[in-house]
Amino acid sequence: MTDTLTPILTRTWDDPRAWTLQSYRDSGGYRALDKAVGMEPEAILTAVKDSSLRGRGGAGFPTGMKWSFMAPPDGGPRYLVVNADESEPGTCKDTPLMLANPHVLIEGVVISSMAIGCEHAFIYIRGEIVHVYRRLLRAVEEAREAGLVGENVLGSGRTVEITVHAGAGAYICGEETALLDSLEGRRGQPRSKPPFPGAAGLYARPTSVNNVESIASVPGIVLEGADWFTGMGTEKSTGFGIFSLSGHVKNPGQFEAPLGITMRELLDLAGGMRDPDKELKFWTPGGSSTPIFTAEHLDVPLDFESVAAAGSLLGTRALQVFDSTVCVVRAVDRWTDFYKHESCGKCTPCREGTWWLKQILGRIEHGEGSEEDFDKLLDICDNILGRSFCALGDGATSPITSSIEYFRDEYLAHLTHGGCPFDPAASTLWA
Ligand code: L3W
Ligand code: SF4
Repeated sequence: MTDTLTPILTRTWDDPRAWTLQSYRDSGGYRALDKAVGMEPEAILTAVKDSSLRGRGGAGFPTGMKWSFMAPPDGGPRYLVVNADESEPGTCKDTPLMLANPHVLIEGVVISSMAIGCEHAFIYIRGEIVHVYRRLLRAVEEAREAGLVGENVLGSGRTVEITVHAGAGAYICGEETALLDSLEGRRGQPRSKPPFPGAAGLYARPTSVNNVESIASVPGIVLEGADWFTGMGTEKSTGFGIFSLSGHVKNPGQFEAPLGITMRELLDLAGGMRDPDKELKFWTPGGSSTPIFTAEHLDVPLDFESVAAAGSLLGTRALQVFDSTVCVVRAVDRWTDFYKHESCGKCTPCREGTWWLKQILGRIEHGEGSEEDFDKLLDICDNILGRSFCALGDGATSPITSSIEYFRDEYLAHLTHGGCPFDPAASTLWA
């Protein structure tokens, strides 16, 4: 099974010095930039478009299309902003990528900036991960000293400055327009779309906001060609991706593989369930904002289309695995607490709704709920879904509605049992 892994972005992660410029260069790093400085911006854009690379931050929007949607140059600044505010529960791919190999991101930023006519790019990183922030600062400095960043990149006459900006730790700042407000020094709250950032983004200028993994995939595409990338994955979900496995698996971590790999194969790569005697009960395909899956979905190809057809979303490929010792109500209650806490408060359905969802789930988990509570939960979800200002509200409803669909009896058991029928001590996750 291990031949299904495609170690590309993760190839050097076992090398403790992989983060240095020297080590990155020794492994072939910055060869794509060497090539890109001799290319017209249009040719870089075409390569990314032809690769059909889809955004790796959750929505899967085609990267080349996003770049080509930017307003045409008018002589004023244009920006690339890398969304490094990884905070989705279960998602842990961009942070280890930046820690182990910051230069592949920096190389991607410089090449992508050249493609879209940006002379000043920003990396907006989650504030809590200070060690990764420092590593990025150091790597940008190293790249600048080597003439890879700044004025006249590799003697090309082109300028690409990079600013690394640490956020203040709000999940909502991973939403692209809230991120832009935060970067401008305001409280991070989503803006109305349209205008999309491509038309009016940072400082109201044309801006492309892209995920870390998307931008880090660009050097490979430029160096090896679009056909190399489309040769992996499926027809509509091309290339590879980093899958983060956590929870009740024997060897949790990041597994880089072609899109379309199944959870059954990934579980095998991760050594199986942590306790082989305990069955997989449920899992998230794309983080907690995506409807949960169960054992019946183990063979769903993990590509955008197949996961959607099976009733969920590929999201950020954050595969959180829960075995039979876990109470689904308790897990959902925990996630809901997160959304309630992280709701930015801008719109009523999410601000008030997540609070009520948390109250009701808590009641059920502690044996104080009634059958009416299910209807209330579903009614509140119905009033949040599609009525919230941004995807956070919608995402908060996903684990609730999907868990009631698959585990209604377990919710009901909390009523008949007068509380949670599970022994928290039996689950290593709650220890
Ligand atoms: C120009 C148009 N641009 C769309 C651009 C838009 C954005 C991208 C995707 O949510 C998902 C969410 C979370 N002209 C355009 C256009 N664009 N139409 O395309 O846009 P959209 O609205 O489909 O999605 P989004 O608001 O970016 C992202 C899911 O990801 N998610 C969350 C992950 C959170 C993190 C984190 O840790 N910070 O990764 C996980 O599943 O639920 O559905 O750039 O401008 N006509
Ligand atoms: Fe804020 Fe939630 Fe409304 Fe998004 S859905 S704008 S996070 S209150």
